[in-house]
Amino acid sequence: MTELITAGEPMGLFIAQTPGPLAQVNQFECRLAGADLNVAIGVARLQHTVQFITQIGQDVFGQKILNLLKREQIATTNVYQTSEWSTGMMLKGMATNGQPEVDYYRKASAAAHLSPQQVTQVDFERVKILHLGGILAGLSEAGYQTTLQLIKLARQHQVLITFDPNLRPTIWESTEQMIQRTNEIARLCDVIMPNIKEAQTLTGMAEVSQIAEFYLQTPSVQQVIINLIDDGAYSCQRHRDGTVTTTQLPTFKVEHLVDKVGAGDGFVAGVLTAMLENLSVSQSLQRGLALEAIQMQHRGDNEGLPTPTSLEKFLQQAQ
Ligand code: KDG
Repeated sequence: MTELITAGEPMGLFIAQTPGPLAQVNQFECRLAGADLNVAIGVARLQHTVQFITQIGQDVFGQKILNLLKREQIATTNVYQTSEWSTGMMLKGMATNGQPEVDYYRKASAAAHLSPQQVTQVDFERVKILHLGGILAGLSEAGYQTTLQLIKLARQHQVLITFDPNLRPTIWESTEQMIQRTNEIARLCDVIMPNIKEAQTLTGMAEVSQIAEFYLQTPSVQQVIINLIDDGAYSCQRHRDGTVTTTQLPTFKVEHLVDKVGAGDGFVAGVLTAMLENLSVSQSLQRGLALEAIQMQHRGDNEGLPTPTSLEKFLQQAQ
């Protein structure tokens, strides 16, 4: 039985081994990345059952991704392999301030050709959460339509739908299209999980209360969770009786900041697993912030995501 289904684009990742502009770096370490893959790994590592939907090339990175998914015990029932298009890939610089330079090679990738027809058979029976990111929709028209198709299927099975906009302006046709389509998808979901910069871009609002109101005015949206990046996390939840509760927690202290890429996905994975365990909103934010703090102390995009034991150890040390 699968508790959580997610979909997106996994990619090959080359991490610079020396500082400086990527164009001047000659030594790289090969890893795997992709926002939605990172979330799937984070949820699976905390012992929940996950299915990842994507399309990869019949190439080395496609095989590496399949191997990783199987190692992490993530279901590959709806992972398609094609010889027509390649698996996406990216380069990531050696961060000096936590924010490394990145360069994408994902235009017309295999995942960009994942079609609505390929996901019509996805089994949502007894699935608790469908988690979507905005990247799949931004990759192509097919990705956008596939995102809408997954939402339609999940709704038919009363599955909770969570959405992380995960804005990547360079993959969209225009900023206007990115904002319009991302907000359209958000309004079809139950829980929206942007970071504060994305939320301000998408809504034109500055304050978290205004941002929450912007999305909660849509009846289907129940909760807005905003990752405040260096200032913790905020939640605004509307209950069935119409009352609204807000919760805010600070970040954990990070002893050794290496690289923030992937940390936001750790936050999402932490919140999703807490939802699956029916924890409180405050406990959900705390777990998300813990995974975020743990992940940003590792160079890869998902290698640091914890097991229950390492998470418990981190929380004990933090307290
Ligand atoms: O959130 C981390 C991701 O950004 C990284 O793993 C890969 O850039 C990436 C993407 O668009 O998924």
